[in-house]
Amino acid sequence: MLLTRAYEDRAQELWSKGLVVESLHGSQGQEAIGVGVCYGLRPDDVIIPSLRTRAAFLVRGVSVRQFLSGMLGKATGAAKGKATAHHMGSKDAGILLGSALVGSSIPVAAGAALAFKMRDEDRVSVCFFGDGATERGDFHEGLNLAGVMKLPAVFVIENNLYAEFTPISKHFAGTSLAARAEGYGFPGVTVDGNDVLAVYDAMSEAVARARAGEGPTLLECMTYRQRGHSSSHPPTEGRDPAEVESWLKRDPILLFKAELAHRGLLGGGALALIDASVAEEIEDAVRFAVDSPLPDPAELYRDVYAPAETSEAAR
Ligand SMILES: Cc1ncc(C[n+]2csc(CCOP(=O)(O)OP(=O)(O)O)c2C)c(N)n1
Repeated sequence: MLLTRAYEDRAQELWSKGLVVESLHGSQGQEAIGVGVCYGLRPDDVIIPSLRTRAAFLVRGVSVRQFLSGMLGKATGAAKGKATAHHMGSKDAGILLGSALVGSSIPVAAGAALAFKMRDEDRVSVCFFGDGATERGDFHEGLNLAGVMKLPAVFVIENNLYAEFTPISKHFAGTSLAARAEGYGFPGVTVDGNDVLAVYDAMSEAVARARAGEGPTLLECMTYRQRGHSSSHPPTEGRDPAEVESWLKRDPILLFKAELAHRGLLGGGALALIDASVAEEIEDAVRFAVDSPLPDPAELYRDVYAPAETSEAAR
């Protein structure tokens, strides 16, 4: 969580200097979701993150170097400078794809779960998306398929109370997004998305259900986006200051530090050591990304189309 937070803050500074080639959609305040969910998974499970699930990438093994290079459009980024880090996937890290189309990855995650079921593999497919994405038809299609076919999937709502600038009360008249799962015939669970241990526990149960062939779970993680929709927007523009203030007190990192202190697990300057190693990793990645070359124009079409024989082999 600390690495993700430091990454986001540093990326914002680089963006202000004009070094980042995309708008950043910061995940400050939402780090416990990606961490709690991904610690509940095996390496051979797959995830599809949302544009705000930065922590999940780092937990799954994407390096900060690779991520920052992508954001700077450098040849050393995951997509070799042809796409930014924003919507990246990683075969090695079991990250299927990112998509700019809100909600479009939900049926894709159901499809991955269907493949696992057809192959008799006990792997799980996880999809992250925001509260706004639950208003899309893709949400209905993906969850309905998963429910009918009892697919090994976990659908994770990062309910940060806003979809771009629209508060949830303006796009949803009900009281619980998790309750929607009932309409698809499987459990919906609401959890404090700022409590990393609560997320981990709920995820572990959902994963156990999925692996046991009992079907999907809809996991609604309640959280708060501490920044504006993207780096192009003022932070918390148009929101009630009391609302912002109350959520800052429930910052997931503050909560977890308090929990660790309560359990007596922060002795020996542990936090200072972690902070120092995070700072070192971030600054190393910044140097690496800034010094990396831009992509060679001759590379433009490489890796864009699969050669026919590769497509054949993939079947
Ligand atoms: C189909 C589609 N419609 C609109 C957009 C523009 N857009 C990008 S992010 C976003 C808000 C999504 O809100 P939510 O799903 O709650 O996720 P959050 O940004 O809050 O994490 C919108 C409307 C888009 N990318 N795709």
